[in-house]
Amino acid sequence: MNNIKHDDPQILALILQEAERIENTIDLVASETHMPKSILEEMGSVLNHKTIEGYPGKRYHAGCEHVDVIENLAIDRMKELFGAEHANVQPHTGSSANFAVYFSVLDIGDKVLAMELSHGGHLTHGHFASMTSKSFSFQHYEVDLETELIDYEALAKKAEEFKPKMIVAGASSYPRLIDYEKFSKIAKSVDAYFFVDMAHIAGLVAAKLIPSPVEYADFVSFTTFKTMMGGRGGVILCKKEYADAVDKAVFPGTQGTTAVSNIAGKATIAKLAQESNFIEVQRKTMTSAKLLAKNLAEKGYRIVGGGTDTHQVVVDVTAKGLSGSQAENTLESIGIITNRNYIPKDTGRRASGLRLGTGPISVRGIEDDYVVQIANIIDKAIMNYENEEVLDGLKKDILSICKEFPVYK
Ligand code: DSN
Repeated sequence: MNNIKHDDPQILALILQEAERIENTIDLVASETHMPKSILEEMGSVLNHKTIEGYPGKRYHAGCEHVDVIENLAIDRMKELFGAEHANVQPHTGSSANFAVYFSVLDIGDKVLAMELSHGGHLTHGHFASMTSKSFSFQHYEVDLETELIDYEALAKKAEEFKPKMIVAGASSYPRLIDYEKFSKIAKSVDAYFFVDMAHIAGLVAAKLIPSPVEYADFVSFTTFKTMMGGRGGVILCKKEYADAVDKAVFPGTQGTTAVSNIAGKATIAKLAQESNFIEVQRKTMTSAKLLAKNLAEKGYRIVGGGTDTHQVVVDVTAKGLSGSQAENTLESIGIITNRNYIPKDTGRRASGLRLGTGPISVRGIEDDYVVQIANIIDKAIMNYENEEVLDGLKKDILSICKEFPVYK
């Protein structure tokens, strides 16, 4: 058997180029991280060979003696890390985890109340383009347009009127804390299941730096590749009484065989998350986000939600004369990778926001002074988005920060 250099030099070259791109750019995409090398090794390992269906000890194929131990380790470690009664580590990603949660206890057409996408929600929270909205009857709650914070009174009123069978909390673009206790009380008051999608903030929750939803929610889903710093994949945590329903909804309900290599990554990150280095990275992630928000606010940027309690800073760039897309493109041209985002005031198809996340820069150890420098560079680029000479200079500044803080030494 040959290696990649022999079999596909074209793909090898692209992988090497991607590695260069990662080293030479500052990644501020809130849903990305630079994962440990150990996890990259596991994901490219012989574990990819194995077809598994079912659960440890109850498989549909032979030869599972080692992969059963791996999956049990992942389950036990995730349960211990988050203090959960049950964990399913097979979801391919957050979207498939969410589908499985819905189908575990809902029937087609059941009512679900979730957050509006432009107010922070996620496609799988019933967006019209997602199969979730074709399967269930969604209504959406919004943030207060003044404060851009969740309006719990309005949420309670909406729940009372709509009488959903499930309420979903959690967001892709909401930088403030969510009051899970309040959500849980509202869900209980209308006899609804309470489901939290903590995909973005799982690493911060694992490090116990922000409140956990696990105590309050019937179901919690998350991805392992964002702040959690593991490989690609999803996890569902739930109360014991839903364990069977969740397991059946994952397999055979919504997935067939899953990737043991990714389950190994989940096991490893759940182990590393108990160690001081992981906790320090998460702490740094939060302080860097606050620094970024403060420095951009001082330069006259409107920070959506008035600030950040997490890894996310969402900036309304329209006051500076750009759309989110123009800001994203300008920053990409100098080596800062971000993404445009809808913000609560957006009603059309133009996104006014730029979403920044500080997970990846914290993993590569970027210090506070440099975070301030990055905020200055973002501002200078946006203010000079048509000035190629200025942009060229900023690109060199970014490259020099990247060289000082390599991702993989
Ligand atoms: N939901 C997308 C994001 O937040 O960027 C992918 O995880």
